[in-house]
Amino acid sequence: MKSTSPFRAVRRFAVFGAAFIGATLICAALVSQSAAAEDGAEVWLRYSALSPQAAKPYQRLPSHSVLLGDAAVLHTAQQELLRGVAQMLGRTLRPSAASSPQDAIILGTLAQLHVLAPAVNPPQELRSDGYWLKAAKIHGSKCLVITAANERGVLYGVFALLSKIAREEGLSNIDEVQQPYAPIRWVNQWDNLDGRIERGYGGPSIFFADGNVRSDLTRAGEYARLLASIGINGCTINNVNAAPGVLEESFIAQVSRIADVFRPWGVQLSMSVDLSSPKVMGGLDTFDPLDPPVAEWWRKKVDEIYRRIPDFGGFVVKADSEGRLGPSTYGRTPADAANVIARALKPHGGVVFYRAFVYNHHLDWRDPKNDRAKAAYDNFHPVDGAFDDNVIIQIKNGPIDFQVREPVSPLFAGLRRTNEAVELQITQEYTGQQRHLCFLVPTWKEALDFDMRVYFDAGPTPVKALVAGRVFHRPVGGFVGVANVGMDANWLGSPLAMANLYGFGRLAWNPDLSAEKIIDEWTSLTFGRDPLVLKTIASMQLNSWHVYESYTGPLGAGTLTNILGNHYDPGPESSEENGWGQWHRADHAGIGMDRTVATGTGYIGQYPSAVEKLYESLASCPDNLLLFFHHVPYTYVLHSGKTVIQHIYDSHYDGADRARDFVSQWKTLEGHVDAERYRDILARLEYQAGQAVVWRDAICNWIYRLSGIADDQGRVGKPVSEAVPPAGLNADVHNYFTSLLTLRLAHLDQFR
Ligand code: GCV
Repeated sequence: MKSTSPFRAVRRFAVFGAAFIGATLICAALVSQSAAAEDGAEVWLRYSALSPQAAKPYQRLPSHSVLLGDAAVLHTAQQELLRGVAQMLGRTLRPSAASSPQDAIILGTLAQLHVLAPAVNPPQELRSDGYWLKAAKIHGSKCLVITAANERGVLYGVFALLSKIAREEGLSNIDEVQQPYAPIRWVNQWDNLDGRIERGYGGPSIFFADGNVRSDLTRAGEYARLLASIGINGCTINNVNAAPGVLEESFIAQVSRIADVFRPWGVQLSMSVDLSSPKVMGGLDTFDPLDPPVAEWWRKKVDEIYRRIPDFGGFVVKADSEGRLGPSTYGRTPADAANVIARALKPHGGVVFYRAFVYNHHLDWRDPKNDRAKAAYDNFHPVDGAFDDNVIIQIKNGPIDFQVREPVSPLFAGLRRTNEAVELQITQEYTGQQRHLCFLVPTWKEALDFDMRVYFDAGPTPVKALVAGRVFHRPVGGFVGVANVGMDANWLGSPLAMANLYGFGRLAWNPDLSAEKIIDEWTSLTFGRDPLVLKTIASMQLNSWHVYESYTGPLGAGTLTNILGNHYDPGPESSEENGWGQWHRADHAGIGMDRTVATGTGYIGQYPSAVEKLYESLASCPDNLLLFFHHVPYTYVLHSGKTVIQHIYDSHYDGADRARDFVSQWKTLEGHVDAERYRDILARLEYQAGQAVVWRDAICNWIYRLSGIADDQGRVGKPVSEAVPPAGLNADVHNYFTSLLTLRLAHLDQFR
């Protein structure tokens, strides 16, 4: 759901909030006294010097480095190794010749290693990008081998080794194979050519400014390094709401400069394209995918791109969605549209990511059978099997749009003869826009681990296995994350939000990792290994999604945010009586969308039968998705024993309290983390504590007025003059809070 432009539509509350937090952060920066201040730019690749005691075990590391090949990615790997070892251990590895690999860390592909040491073999076959770290005797000398099936895998092996050192893991007798779960591990950037980023909260684009590719692409190269360090192998550089101009010959020449800075890090570049390009910029009078001149146009355009960018990855396509033109213009299917482009890419090895985010945003809200959630399945299930093998259907994790809680999209089980990838959102569009703490790995894990029960009782078929192509034996598939990093020094606007980018990469590599393991790794690498820091940040991050959910979107009602504007402030009334289809159907008697097969929209019937059964029945439907699937009276009693209305009141109060607790938890870390990041994060958490109360009071008062049912603890429905700001806020936040609360409640008065 969206406004025509996310930038135009931001309401006064957001402007106020942004101005406030900006001012707070500037003050924080000015008073920062830390000599060792850190702006967060180095993220998890800080390579801080280990203490002498922690460094001791690594004295046994070889003192040379041997590079077995000459590819650019291998050179990058060696440079990274030298840099990491020098910074963390204060040692200079001396490059030495492959002919005398003594006392060396040896870097090379398996084929290259076998020239040197034919008998050294990994315990299992290495897949593309998988690597093997092995302490081995080569020509009688103790060595540490970093090898892989391909050069990029060697680079990944180097990053893994350095991560182990940073986290003080032992390396003696190491013998470890790591393989990626799926071949597709990509990020999308929603960058516009004018330098703005749609739903980006970390500053302007690192790629574009004023309609051109930036002249200085240093940050783009640094981004590729970050991506490679977590195993991400592709990046789509421009908004899925694509400007046709990206396919102009002169622009492709510019884009090739970005590919040049990605290449040493093994990151493939791809672009989003507008399906109507053959007509709107190509000079044809049609973009009908079945028209031969259109196919020829795509073929020539793609050939032109590969002449400039030989390792180009492919295209992302958003069509027939939110006002974008698509195959429906000519009565054609998504498969017709995807295939015409896929056939142009095929000879070069490129792929098409065709997004399943296709829906009608002019739905008649008066018709209780209408349901936006059904759109992806309705549009794509009928054409399962009609897509070429180099097409991947890119499916958002939930059927609506990255809400704070949604069930998984039924389409994951609805495509059996078509490649698929899950699209997750790293940028926190609906989850606090990086001003609220919301670690999304637990959310994503719930989605990826969800068992679709495709074969009923013949073993689990979780979403992660479906998207990786493991269930239906598809040749390609995997994970796409919408990242939207920007020019802000710390990439996403908030140092803590970078845990989401790190977590996305780690899950895309291995979705079986636990959220606890991921946050422990990230915190160690980002802030060091002080036990108090590790424990406190892990607790805050791991709880943050539930906290955010509890004051913004309880019981699966969706994010009760301003969906017509900034997707950030409370605005539950904006969901209703319009065609966007993010309805929660709250009225004076009850709340929730009836999506049952029996009496509702029938959406639940899109799931495999075991899942359908789970959600269709009130008896088995989980509380946290109740309002997504069912319309119930406010007095309906949950499995927890509470009524729906009391749960909503309680969860908002509890959530706001817990958001305030984040402030006190963080304060225990003063002096344990550098002052610059300490103050930046503190300012954000204080702001969040205030805005959580705004959310609490806005939603509780709104639902109280609708339902007329009192809070059994007497907290809700007080006049503005009696509203009490939470204790413990600093003076600025207190003032901000009271002004915002007054504004918000005045706004709510309109709905009396
Ligand atoms: C890039 C939502 C967002 C839009 C986004 C769209 C999409 O509607 O609000 O900004 O557009 O999803 O994923 O295509």
